[in-house]
Amino acid sequence: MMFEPEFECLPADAMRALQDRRLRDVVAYVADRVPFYRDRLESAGVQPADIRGVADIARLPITRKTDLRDHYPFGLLAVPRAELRRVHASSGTTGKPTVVAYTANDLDLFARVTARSLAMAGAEPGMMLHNAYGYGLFTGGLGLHGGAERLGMNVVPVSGGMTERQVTLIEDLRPEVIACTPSYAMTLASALAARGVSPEAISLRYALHGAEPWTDASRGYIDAGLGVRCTNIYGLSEIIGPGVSCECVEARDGSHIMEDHFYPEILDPDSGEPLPDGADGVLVLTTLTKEALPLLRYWTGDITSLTREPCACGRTLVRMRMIRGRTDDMLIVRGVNVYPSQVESLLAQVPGLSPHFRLVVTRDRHLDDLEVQCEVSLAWAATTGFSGVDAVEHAGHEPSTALRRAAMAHLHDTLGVSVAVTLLPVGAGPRSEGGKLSRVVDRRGAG
Ligand code: DLL
Repeated sequence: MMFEPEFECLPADAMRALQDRRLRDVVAYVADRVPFYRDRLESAGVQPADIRGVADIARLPITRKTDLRDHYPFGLLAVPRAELRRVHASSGTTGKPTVVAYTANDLDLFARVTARSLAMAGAEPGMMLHNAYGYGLFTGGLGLHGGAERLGMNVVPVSGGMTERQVTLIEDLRPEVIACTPSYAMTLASALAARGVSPEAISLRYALHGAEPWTDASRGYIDAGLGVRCTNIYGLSEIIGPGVSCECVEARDGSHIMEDHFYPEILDPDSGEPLPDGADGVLVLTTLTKEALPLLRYWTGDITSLTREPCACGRTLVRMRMIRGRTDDMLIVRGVNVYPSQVESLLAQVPGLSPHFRLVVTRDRHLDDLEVQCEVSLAWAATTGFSGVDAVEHAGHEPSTALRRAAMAHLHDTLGVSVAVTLLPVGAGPRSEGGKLSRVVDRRGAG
């Protein structure tokens, strides 16, 4: 079903007219209310009246995360504090978090775009959502909660962690839909398998995963492990939270962007020049309807491409491909660019490996080295008797030597650079406890 077909199926010209009007409004709005934007527009030599529509968007200044940081916490707000109804924050790796804020209308928008997303993913009114996204400052938990209630679902606000209890709740309450990070979906799938619960025996049918990069390769594991048809949901706190875009369960071929509210552009990561549909670049988003924290041309850092090909679901909303990575998590290993998501896809093609892996980057003098530590699959360990107790070479255990070599050859063939592979016994790979899982251990600073 569709939550707002009148917007989700707008013909291209009507969508463009709506975006043009909303862009003119938001530019006038920020020029009037946000000193930061008034100055930026002035130094770019742009009058709000110069912007007639999205065709003129490249004249507007880019906004970056550092701008939010420099005006921490509330310097970019367009409304008085008393009009705020909620704040969220995303944890930075260093220093202060990025704080974002919502008016009552912003919260209404948040609920509508997440309700749309849930419906795209297969959810219907009357179904139950097991919401294992973290509740709190993170936008995932409360964001999807609001959308599920708006859609008319029954929400189990379980949040992250306590995996054993989550499995019990899934078995006993019988939810049809689950939302969590893709890495946590794998943790849950392993926990179900360990309990001997078959995916067919549980009630789940649909799953929404996002908040961290994942790949089509993991989709197979999650579909099979949870007995679902899972979809990708994308978003970021600065723009609203989850619900910037979501895949439809019909096609699962790119996430439909809620482009009546968030206008997307793809820019060249180095030159900042606009790129055509189909080309990979940085996703840059302009909020068209937000009140508290409207952002012009926000540089997400996420690498993807757009497609406007017709979709099987009938929605006309432009689609974005799965995020290939962030500009800042790309590794340069001996001069070769490597995204963790590429490694994930390649490992999934090697029979005998599990989806639980981490990348360890070290520096030997001036060169970066990459080691992939990957847990073997339960089935492979059972047939080969691999316990992983031996040292790195698993001396004398021929199947593991062969598996390591196969994995290294496959990575080398595609990445074009040598990568060391270490096999981990079942259970020893990294597992998400509910939140975002960091797969990269960077030891380059360590000396
Ligand atoms: O992660 C919002 C969210 C919550 C999205 C629940 C989906 C589900 P932040 O914590 O601000 O917000 O992190 C935003 O996470 O710029 C991407 O780098 C990454 N990200 C989010 N969704 C995806 C996805 C939430 N589906 C940052 N695929 C973004 C890949 C994603 N990366």
